[in-house]
Amino acid sequence: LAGNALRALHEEDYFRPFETCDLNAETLIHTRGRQALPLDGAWNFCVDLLDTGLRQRWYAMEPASPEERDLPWDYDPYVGETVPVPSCWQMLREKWYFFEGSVWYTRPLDLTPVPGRRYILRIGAAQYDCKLFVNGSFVGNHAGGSTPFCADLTGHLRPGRNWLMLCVNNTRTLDRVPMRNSDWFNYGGIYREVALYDLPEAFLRSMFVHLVADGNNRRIRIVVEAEGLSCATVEIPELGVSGEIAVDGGRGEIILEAALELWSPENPRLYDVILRGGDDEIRDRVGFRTVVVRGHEILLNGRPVWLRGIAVHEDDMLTGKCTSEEDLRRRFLHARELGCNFLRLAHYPHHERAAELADELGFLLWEEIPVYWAIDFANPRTFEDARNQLTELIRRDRNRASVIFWSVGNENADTDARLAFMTALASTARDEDGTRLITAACLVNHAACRIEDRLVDCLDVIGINEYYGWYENDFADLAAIGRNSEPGKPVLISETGADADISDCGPERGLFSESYQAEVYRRQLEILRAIPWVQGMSPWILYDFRVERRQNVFQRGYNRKGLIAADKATKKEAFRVLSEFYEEVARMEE
Ligand code: GCB
Repeated sequence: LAGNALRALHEEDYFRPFETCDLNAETLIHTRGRQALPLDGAWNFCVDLLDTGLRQRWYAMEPASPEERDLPWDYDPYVGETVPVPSCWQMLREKWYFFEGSVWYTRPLDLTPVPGRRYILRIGAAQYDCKLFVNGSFVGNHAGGSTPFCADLTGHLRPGRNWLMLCVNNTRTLDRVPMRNSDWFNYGGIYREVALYDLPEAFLRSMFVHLVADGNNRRIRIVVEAEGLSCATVEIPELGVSGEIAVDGGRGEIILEAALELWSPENPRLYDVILRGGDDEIRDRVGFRTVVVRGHEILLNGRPVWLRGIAVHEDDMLTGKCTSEEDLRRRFLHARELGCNFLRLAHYPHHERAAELADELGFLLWEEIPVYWAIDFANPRTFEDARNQLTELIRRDRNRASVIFWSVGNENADTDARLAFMTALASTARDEDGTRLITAACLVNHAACRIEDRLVDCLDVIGINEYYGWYENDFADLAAIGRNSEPGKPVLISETGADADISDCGPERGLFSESYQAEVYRRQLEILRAIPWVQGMSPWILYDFRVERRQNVFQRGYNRKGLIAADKATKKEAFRVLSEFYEEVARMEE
């Protein structure tokens, strides 16, 4: 039998060959402005909770009708059930809801490769580990559930019908990022778009475009990476500037000078940037602004800005983590209604369209990777995974003016291993992108009532999650934190809030009631507004969101700290409390 014939000596031997992590930040290419062949739609699908597919080598099975088969495979990738890509598979069948493990996706790709062209597959995101097979052979694997990755299929394709197979595993393990325990639902599958890009042999890999923060607001730096090219030209037509960039060892850069209009939330001005090299061309739509800190202030284009924010998860009652243009636009509309100029995209990289829309609509963003709670800080593989997720996020979004923060972690105990791990992540972020501020949600010593975290030394801005009125009782302690801490840097209240169940099951008063949540907001705002180093906030959270670990009578599988219920329509009283405060802050800034 197939299983016997293929039995390995050690269980691990079935999987180790596929854990190469070679689809990573180094293989990512810039795709904006390129023609794509979309590969979304129906894919053949199978849930494989015991990883039978890797043991029986389903990927090596030739397409054939069931009658032609001579081995009793436990799954046939070529016939049977389909699911749409992108989607979160647990949302598609009730019986799958709480499953986690491997699933297989298969689809044909009909194409005749042209000699001298490169065929690059891009997967927007697959939660968490994705092993890619083409025509029966292993191409590579990617770790990390929320960032895009690319695979060069050129040598694997044959004329006519090809088969793509992906084994996507969302098992939570202690060494992943995040690890086993987190406060959001563990959705699985290919939940962002998949597309194939047809490139010339010599091509443009990436461009990084930003305004130089020298106070003049005229100098634009463009850094280019290319393969097989010795020069490229860049043009910003609306500014009437262009230049030729010498590419040496795959890299080149140029400074262009122009009288430009700055990007800001009030005036989200964007410019087309076009890069050409050989037969290749890429584009982006970029805003120019600077962001720096001065004492406890955050300066946007040289002027202090107070961040009127809200945190948001990528979560939907019906589609899970799979998002849409409509969903994203509704999110920004609600944020606008609330009076926000800022969003914290928690706790992992959201869909790339979120930052594009923030650029267009004029919002500032905090983006982060899921270095969340007690991940395996002493494990070098875990570090490499986190470092790669951070690098992929930065390379994906570094041309977005809206993004002002890279956050390297959330509420992690202050151990030596964590300090080394996160300090190294902060310097990775600075090496990749020296133009943005580095932050993290740091720790408060609740007994001593002060901010106390060794990590703050390597951050530009300190995030603090505090839940006075909810997990901590005494509001007087929050005021004491204000008096006792001398952070010497800007501080953001990166989370605060309280649950409120506004369904018919919800209580009238006390914990979990709408009125209690509103009262927590009133008390919080009264104290926070008086602390000089608090330079903004992103309360927890815009919408109620799904999570397995919360099952009391009011939660029923949801975190209910939303200012709006999970239907993304019904506002709670606290929404109004916060919007009135933000209105006042905005008026004072005018
Ligand atoms: C936190 C976490 C966030 C949780 C939140 C809560 O501090 O950062 O992920 O969802 O508290 O509701 O407990």
